[in-house]
Amino acid sequence: MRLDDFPRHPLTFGPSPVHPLRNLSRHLGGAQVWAKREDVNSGLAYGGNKTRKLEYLVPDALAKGADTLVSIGGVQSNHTRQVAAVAAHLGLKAVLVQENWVDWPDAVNDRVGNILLSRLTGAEVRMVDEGFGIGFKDSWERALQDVRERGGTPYGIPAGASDHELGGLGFARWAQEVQQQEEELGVFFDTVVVCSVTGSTHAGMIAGFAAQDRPRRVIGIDASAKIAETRAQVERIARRTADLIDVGRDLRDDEITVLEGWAGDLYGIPVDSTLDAMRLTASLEGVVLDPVYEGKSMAGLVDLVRSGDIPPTSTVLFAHLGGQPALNAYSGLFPR
Ligand code: 5PA
Repeated sequence: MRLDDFPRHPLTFGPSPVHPLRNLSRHLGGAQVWAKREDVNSGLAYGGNKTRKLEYLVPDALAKGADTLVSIGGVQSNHTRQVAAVAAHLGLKAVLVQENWVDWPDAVNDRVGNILLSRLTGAEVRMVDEGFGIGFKDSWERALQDVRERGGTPYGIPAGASDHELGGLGFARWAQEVQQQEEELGVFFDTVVVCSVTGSTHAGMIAGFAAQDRPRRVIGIDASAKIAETRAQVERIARRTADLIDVGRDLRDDEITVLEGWAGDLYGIPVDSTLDAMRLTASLEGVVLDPVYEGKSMAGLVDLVRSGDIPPTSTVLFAHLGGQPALNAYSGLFPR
């Protein structure tokens, strides 16, 4: 089946904005850097990359007669917040399993930001004492079972909507959208930089761009600090998505690039390079990045441009995937 033949339930405003980051580019003194803004892609609780993925899961959930979306993430998960908002928008219920993925000392970490927004939408928020992991969990199975026992029909959405048959489609479509915007703007982005954790954002892009004929590098920056798992997950989802949308050839190994070096030692804990990248982007561009995901991928972009690994002749597209609501749960980073 071609990508355009899959049912899609629009949850975004339309194509997300693409614009140059002129001050940052000048400051780095190398490649021209642009951004494509998933952080402003929707009016549903600030949107983000999951809202785009969910456009392809929602028709499946509705077709299966689901009345409750069940999903999982860390306490400050952007993903579960977006599931909550989408459920509210559709008139469905949401049950969210919020695990202890990050040991971060802010006193209101479990009250502000994403989790506050999820509570506001009316979702059932379940705090669970389990650590970071992108796989399937007992707590999630239990949540599904609880909904069934209450007589409901749950629809399970795994962490980051990634390990789901349709999870890669949203960003395969993003790749199509980039191609259209390139035609309108008269530019070609030879390099895309994207943050990778549960993998289907990066993987969807790989599959989507593989269906096009122009070569470009899609560089994933690991933010999970578990590079082998991230790489394996991206590869698996990229190949599955490429098959699903009939790319018509095997993906080459060189199309799957996930780099380590900017995650620090732990998922969810920013390091110096994260904060530098956040300050740089905010002070030069007024563009806000979060300390868990986008600050880390921007730190990667900054270093790759400065070192010339991304050459000065390049035009780079930074995929800004959202995540700002978590910032208030990290107030300790900016004490005065
Ligand atoms: C997330 C994910 P993938 O999980 O698709 O690789 O995307 C990484 C990513 N940027 C990048 C932002 C702002 C993100 O929120 N967030 C998760 C969450 O629970 O919020 C899935 C981990």
